[in-house]
Amino acid sequence: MSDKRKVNGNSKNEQLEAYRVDDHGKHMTTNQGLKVSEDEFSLKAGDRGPTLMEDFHFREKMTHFDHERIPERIVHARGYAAHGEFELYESMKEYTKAKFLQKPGSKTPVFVRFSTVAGSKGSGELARDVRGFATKFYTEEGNYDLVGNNIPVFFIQDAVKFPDLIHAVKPEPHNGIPQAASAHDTFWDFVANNQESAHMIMWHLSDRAIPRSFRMMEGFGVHTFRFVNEEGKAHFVKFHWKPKLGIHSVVWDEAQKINGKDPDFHRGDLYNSIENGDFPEYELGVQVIPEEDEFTFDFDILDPTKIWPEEDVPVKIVGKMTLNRNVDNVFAETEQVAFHPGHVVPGIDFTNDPLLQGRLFSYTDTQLIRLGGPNFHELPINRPVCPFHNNQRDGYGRHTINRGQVSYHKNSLAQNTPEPASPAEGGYEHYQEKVEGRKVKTRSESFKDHFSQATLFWNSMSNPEKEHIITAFCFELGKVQNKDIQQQVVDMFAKVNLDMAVQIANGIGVTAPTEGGSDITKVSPALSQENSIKSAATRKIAVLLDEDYDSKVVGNVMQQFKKQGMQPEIVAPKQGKLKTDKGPELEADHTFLTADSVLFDAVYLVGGAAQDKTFKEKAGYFVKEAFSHFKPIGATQDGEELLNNLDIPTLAAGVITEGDSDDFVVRFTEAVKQHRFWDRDVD
Ligand code: HDE
Repeated sequence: MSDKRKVNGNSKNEQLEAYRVDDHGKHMTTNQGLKVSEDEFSLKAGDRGPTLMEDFHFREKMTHFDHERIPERIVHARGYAAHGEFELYESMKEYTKAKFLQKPGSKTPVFVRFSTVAGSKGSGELARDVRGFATKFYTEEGNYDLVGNNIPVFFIQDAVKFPDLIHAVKPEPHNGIPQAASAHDTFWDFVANNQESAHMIMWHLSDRAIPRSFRMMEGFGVHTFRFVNEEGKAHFVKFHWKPKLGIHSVVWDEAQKINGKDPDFHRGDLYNSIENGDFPEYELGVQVIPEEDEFTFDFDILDPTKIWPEEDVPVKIVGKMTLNRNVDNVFAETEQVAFHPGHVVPGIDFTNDPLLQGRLFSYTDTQLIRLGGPNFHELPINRPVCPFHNNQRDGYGRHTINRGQVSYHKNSLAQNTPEPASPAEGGYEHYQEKVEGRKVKTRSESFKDHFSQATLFWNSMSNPEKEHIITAFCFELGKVQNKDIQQQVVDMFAKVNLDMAVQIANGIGVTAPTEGGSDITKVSPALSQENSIKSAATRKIAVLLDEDYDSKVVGNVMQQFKKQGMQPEIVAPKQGKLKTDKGPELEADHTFLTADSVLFDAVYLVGGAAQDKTFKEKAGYFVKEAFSHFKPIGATQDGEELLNNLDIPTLAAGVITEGDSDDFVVRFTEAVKQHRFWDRDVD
């Protein structure tokens, strides 16, 4: 268990310690500190009489309960968070004066909240959706928030369209359906009529939108930001988080089943990994473009529907973030944390990306309604670790007791303090970009190519990834009732790739387009998940076991799995110890009732001499499903027999037999590293 009280030099943890309260072993009191003597019965006039208003304890308890909820986030309502630290590998002095990016080895406390976008607070976590990836760095110069997503581009180019986008994707207003899903008419009507969404839609329908884990997805700042160094020289910059475990996803059938079997799958995975000491790690990367190269690309670098292909602008890895501490209280921390892309530190500045500009307004505005007033920066999770002084005063829930007579600037009564700091003293100075122009409500011509990078994305996918995209289109559009919308979308995506659009049209029964296609042949290998890091670490292995098994073999294999960083868990027909006379008895972690193949990365099928019809049925279903989800399957002799009975070819890719042989664990681990075996023949 991670001990949150070990503050060990983490300045944010030290600060939070002052707010932690442990009620264990204490007497109950009212909020006024009065000891309570009775908490089972309200105060009544007679045994069977009415409750009396006088019962202040009852009133306080009920009133507090009645007010426990705050509005959920308008987007990104469903989220989960953890604490950690960011360690810098190398100085970024050449590009930025941000203090936390100067000294190699320096550590900055962070708090990260991951989220889905469309669903409500209680929605399933495996929805096809973008994932939020918001990081708060508690730096000594104030909080810096990198409020990103796991997809590097966005649906729209101008913030004024955000309410329209979100209205289109949220449940339709006349019937409140569907929850946490984009597969409905209004979303696809929006897409067809707002073609700037084309590139983002390709990502949204790719495997990126159904990650295996928050620990196995990338993060992106999306917008182009600006780094400014000590000399005042600026560079354009894009931020990336690269997961050390690689980028991996589940398959759509699995995602939908997980939502039913374990709607908390992603948060559970994050929480348990941290509790187990398998701390999630992400490297921070930056792509940097000198100001003078602003116009040397065939797209506008301020357009948030464009990536900077990594092969053209390499990602420089500059540090690593480790999430190593779960929150103490989900409401106090995860729910009340307030991110804002406008929380910057000297050395990091904005650009004129019109999507970013609009976000700079929206985030404070939303916190005001969500957190009930302008003092949300005083909540423990939001407080900077450095002191803050200004003339802001009062408001709901004010904690700070500002002393003194003066709360205005300029003044002489307090020697004109608090006074602004010069840039040399660390005062934030906005980058003096020269801007001029007419006031216009228009879109730059340079933002008008909506399809080239959508095609680049398509070109960069492996064949299985392409198939997944087509199936996702067929699912999403298949749920759309209106034939016109289906046709419009298919015609729109013919501009990305004609063959793809024809396949979608055939899948959903609309007219196959004959015109379209693209002359873009460029490929960016970095976009395919197939090319990302492969690792067996922390993968969950279901060990299917019945009685009369060879406990020495199974126990030994499980030990070796653990040595490889995998997490074997026994699934059996019943809970408790599983009988055998061939070595020490092993205990089941789950039954076929409480576990399911979709909750595991791979299966190790052992069986046992006693395996009966029920075991064969249940284990058979489990293995067949895992096989159809392209997962690695290992089997011992008993298990091999069962595979044969199930018509699972033991020679199929990713099926590892001869479980008793010496190199079984090596071969199985290699298979788990591959994540999935797409070239299997499954219906
Ligand atoms: Fe957000 N977004 N957003 N967004 N966003 C919010 O702020 C908004 C956008 C992102 O875990 C809200 O505190 C506008 C892009 C994350 O607490 C709200 C626009 C990106 C989170 C808001 C965007 C994001 C939010 C709702 C278009 C990736 C969750 C609650 C201009 C770079 C943060 C809140 C958390 C949350 C507005 C587009 C990321 C309403 C107006 C692009 C990760 O303020």
